[in-house]
Amino acid sequence: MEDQGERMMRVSKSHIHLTFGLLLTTLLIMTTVGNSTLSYAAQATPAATEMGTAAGNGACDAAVGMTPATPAADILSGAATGDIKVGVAIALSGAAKAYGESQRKGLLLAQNEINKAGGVDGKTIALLIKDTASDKAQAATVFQNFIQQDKVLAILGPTLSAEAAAADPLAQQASVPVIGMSNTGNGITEIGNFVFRDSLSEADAIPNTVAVMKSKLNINNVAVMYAQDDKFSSDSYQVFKTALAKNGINYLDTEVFNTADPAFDSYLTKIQGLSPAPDAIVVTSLLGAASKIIVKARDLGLNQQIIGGNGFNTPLLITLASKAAEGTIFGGAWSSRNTDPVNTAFVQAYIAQWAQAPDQFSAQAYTAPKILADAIHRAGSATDSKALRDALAATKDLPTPLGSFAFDPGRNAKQQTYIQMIQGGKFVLVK
Ligand code: 1QQ
Repeated sequence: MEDQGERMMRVSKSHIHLTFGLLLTTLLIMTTVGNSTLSYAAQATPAATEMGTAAGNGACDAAVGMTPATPAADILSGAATGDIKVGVAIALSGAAKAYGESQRKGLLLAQNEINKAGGVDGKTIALLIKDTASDKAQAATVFQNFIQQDKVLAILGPTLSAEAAAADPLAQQASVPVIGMSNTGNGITEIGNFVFRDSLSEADAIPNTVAVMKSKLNINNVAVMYAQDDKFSSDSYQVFKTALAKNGINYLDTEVFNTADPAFDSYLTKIQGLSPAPDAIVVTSLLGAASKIIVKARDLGLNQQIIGGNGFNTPLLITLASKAAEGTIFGGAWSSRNTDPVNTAFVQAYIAQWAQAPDQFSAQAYTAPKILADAIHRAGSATDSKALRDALAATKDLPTPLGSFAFDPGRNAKQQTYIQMIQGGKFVLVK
């Protein structure tokens, strides 16, 4: 029977272009490839490293051990006193905290660069950063305050699709443009023509991941698990269902859990008892639940590889799941190894400022103020939100770490999907 190492080498040699980049995202798909069952030996947990330095790549490795940069006071100020007030609603507490912290760092780096380069037609940008607490009601309150009290020109965020579904309608009603930076669920920009997002949707990313599952991993039968209480998780489940069926991958079982469930033994034990055994188990959830499932799966002896989509765009997956994350394959919208000069400059500036590697959330969050500044300039006004909306919609060929950026007619990001695997604590790019 082919063991993990042999399989990894086979997959690596034939299909993996070895490169080190950031862990982009993960959904859990534990798979028995073909007839062989992958075996994962329990291994020591590597020393926990600060988020972002877990990623093993050249640019990012340089950050390990670096003396953290001493950020200029202004870069840390979320309440800058700039001329153009922009509301930023991100999760700095709760289940989406890991994403929000990456977003904060990307946003502050972009604000600093824009203002140090003279702002927008001489006007500085002030990002007013408020915590949504990973809570849709709190996100709505933050939006309401931005609109009614702060009178912001635009809003960036919120972190979760669930928050966006509650908050974005308020901005739409007030004709305040919103740029989602990490919303990948369904129906976000359909809320209205003032709602945009620079984050690749699950509807675009997951089909590419499933195609890799089929063509490179020979997955034919799946069981499914998903978090019913989170919009992203349940939307991703729906997208996964469609993509799996389209690729002729059979459904054997569905398990429904809650994001805050303390344990996942019962779900995994049930799936372990299925006959025939599924080749893959699909689980869509946020970072905390999915990393617990990864570790528990190994504890229960589920000898499968882990494959993912959007959900864990953070190297915290390795920190939290350590060796259990080995073999995980993900789909996402950004890679630190994209050698485009704009991306390389972003990665280097981020590491210099924060002494840790960026991830997809920081890259997308860094990009949003850049998109906004470009649109304010083209609108010729820092006060006319309707002119700004039209200018945002007309964004095209903007050089960003996400590539040459434009919104599609539905005001979504259109980008390639990067699919990567964790191997030996490093990230390799699946071509
Ligand atoms: C969403 C997501 C989460 C996984 C991270 C923010 O993509 O809520 O849309």
